[in-house]
Amino acid sequence: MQVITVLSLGSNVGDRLNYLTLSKTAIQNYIGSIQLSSNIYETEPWGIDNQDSYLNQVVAVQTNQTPNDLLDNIHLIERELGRIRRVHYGPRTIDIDILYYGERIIDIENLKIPHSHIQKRRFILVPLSEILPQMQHPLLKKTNQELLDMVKDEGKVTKWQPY
Ligand code: PH2
Ligand code: MG
Ligand code: MG
Repeated sequence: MQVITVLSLGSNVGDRLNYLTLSKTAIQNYIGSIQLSSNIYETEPWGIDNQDSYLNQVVAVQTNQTPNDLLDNIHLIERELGRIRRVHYGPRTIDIDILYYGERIIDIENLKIPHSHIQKRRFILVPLSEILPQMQHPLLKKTNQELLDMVKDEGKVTKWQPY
């Protein structure tokens, strides 16, 4: 069965743009076909302040993988791109988070879908509302655009201009 899963990509270490590019190639190879991709945004770090700013992007991917297989493949891609898990919320070459898996609600040990922080983070809501403004959050029953209009987070999110 084919499902649209929505993924958030983030990098704040090394050649950030290249890590986003490599992760999208790996997503096409290991997960499925990217149907929509937002602009890339430069974003203020959320959670821990004394780290470099991030590049963030949101993509919608058509996949036939189960949520657990999807998560395994995301971890494989993160490892392949050199991510070492150290500090919670700390610096990373690439972080791939599952925001949505169709309209499914999943709440197991290490997998919560929808991602529990969507509604708290401008760096997710700005690119997400760009590509899927009218999609409803299956738990909060609000569209992504409505969540963006309500969010209190004031972290800076600006369209990335490659120089
Ligand atoms: N990811 C985090 C913690 N803080 N801040 C921004 N701006 N972008 C991120 O992707 C990010 C973050 C944990 O995954
Ligand atoms: Mg994350
Ligand atoms: Mg993550």
